[in-house]
Amino acid sequence: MDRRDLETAVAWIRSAGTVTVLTGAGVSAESGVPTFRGSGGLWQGRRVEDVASPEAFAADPHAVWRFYDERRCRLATVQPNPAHEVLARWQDRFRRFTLVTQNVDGLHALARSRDVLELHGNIWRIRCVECGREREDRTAPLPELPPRCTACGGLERPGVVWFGEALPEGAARDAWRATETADVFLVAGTSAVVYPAAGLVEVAAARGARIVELNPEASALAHLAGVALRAPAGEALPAIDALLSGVPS
Ligand code: BV8
Ligand code: ZN
Repeated sequence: MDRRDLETAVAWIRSAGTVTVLTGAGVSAESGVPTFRGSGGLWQGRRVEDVASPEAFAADPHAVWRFYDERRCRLATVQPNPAHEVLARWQDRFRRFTLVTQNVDGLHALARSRDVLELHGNIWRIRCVECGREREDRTAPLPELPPRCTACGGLERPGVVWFGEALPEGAARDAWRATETADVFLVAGTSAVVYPAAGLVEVAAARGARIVELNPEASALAHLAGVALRAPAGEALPAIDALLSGVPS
């Protein structure tokens, strides 16, 4: 990680009133959660449309649930990493701090981040396709696949946003609002290829926010970042935090 870039990022963040953060799968990578598009990615060997789309679910709910139940079992054993922990500490450090995530793993909340805006839903939530009842269920593995709604007997689905589905209205509205007013916009651990979430980076740039990218590789929107720290989020965030707290690293 380039020292000068780190110091620039720290200076920008230190003087920020409003900080908005967008995270992707990369911030959970150091917890042992596979990303989607990197090597060994979740989508590897699978066509996304076959497991994360309403059409796939309608065609074969059992196959789609096997994919999600397998992920839930793996996620049940992982813990937040230092990237999640620093972001949770920062929520009371600025005049306004908003954490927006594309991740469905719930690790930000587990690290005690509050009011996380989950643009793509949450893998621990299950929703009835018939009556819409939504519940939190951390059982892994689930006793029966696909699960059935105890209220109406209807088919239940994972509470995530699939391709072709709209983002949750409230979370999206709050995420756009927090981005439009951000002094500093941190984009961490995302390839920035999935829209409309990636569009937040473009909104931040259009509003003149200072954009800091935290990613070992350049994302699709790296050209919009004023500073990029080419390091894992689990290293970059603690390094920024140490300098913010005046602890010489
Ligand atoms: C919508 C939930 C409209 C499910 C996910 C063309 C054709 C077809 C569709 C489209 C198209 N163009 C645009 C679209 C729309 C589509 C889209 O954007 N497709 C893309 C792929 C082209 N978007 C949608 O369909 C969205 N809905 O548009 O609806 C609409 C509007 C109104 C009414 C009705 C409909 C919905 C998108 C949501 C899809 N759901 N997930 C599940 O998880 O199972 S997306 C999935 O990708 C995850 O949520 C994930 O978070 C997200 C983004 O991926 P990343 O998080 O960035 O992860 P990735 O692996 O890609 O990258 C990891 C990064 O981390 C890398 O850069 C790597 O370098 C870095 N990294 C690795 N290690 C570390 C690290 N960084 C830091 N530290 C490390 N240690
Ligand atoms: Zn129901």
